[in-house]
Amino acid sequence: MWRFVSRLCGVSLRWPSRCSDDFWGGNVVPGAVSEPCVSPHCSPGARVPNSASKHKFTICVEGNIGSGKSTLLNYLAKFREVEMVAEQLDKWRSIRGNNLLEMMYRDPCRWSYLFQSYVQLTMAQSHAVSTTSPVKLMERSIHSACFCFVENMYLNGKMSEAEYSVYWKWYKALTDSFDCRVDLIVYLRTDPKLVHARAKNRARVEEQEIPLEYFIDLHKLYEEWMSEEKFPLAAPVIILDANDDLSTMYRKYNLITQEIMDNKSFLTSLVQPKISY
Ligand code: TTP
Ligand code: MG
Repeated sequence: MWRFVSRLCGVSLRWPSRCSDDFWGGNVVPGAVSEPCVSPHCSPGARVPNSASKHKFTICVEGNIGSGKSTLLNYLAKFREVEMVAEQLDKWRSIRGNNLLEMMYRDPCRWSYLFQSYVQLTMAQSHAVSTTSPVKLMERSIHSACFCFVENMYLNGKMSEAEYSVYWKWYKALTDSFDCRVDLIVYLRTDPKLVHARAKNRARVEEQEIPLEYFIDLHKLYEEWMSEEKFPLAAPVIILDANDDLSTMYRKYNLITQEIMDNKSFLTSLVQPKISY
């Protein structure tokens, strides 16, 4: 079945080559007694928090600015089994009358660190929010904010060495303290030129002046994370070519949805290839 879907949509799937536990040193809630990790991708002896029973299967939709994440999220959120935790964009645009998103784009050297600290806090809160449905759905994650956006700002000199170091200290502390585990990533892969044009055409004033280079840099970092594992992959990744028009994208969403919703058999069949392709 998976191959069938892959042929139709240009979809591919990657498993992380190493357990994220190796990197994060265990994502353990303070005070919690941990249990052996049963994931086939965990190194022997890896631990997970014993709050595992509260943990809901978490899907994060990732991709460049304007790649269509919200569209896919709204589509998936219609399913009974799914509960969406919306991205906190409104908070980033309005904190006591300050629009941090606008400030960051207007003067990135001055405001990137402040903006990203707030993004990171709201992301940690979204990861931690408890949901009742079997599947929890998020737009991006605390991980992509760090590995793509902050990395980009640091590499481009918009964030200083000192700010980057402190940011990473907070990233480690937050991911150690909150359950930021992700079970599946859907990566919307797009051409940076296309998403640059989409951003220009939509009415989000803060993004009107973002140069094409910014989209190219973010795309490169996403690719380095998703395909080359420059940073550890938190979960298996479904890579979906998202360059098509909306009606074609809806057909693709429809094709992959059952695979995602039926995740248990889908994931098991990939780990133990009992289905011969
Ligand atoms: P996006 O997550 O890119 O949301 P979007 O609505 O643009 O994406 P899509 O069209 O695919 O639904 O983030 C909104 C804005 O916030 C965007 O301008 C990028 C910016 N941003 C950062 O600068 N740093 C971050 O860490 C994150 C998560 C977003
Ligand atoms: Mg969005």
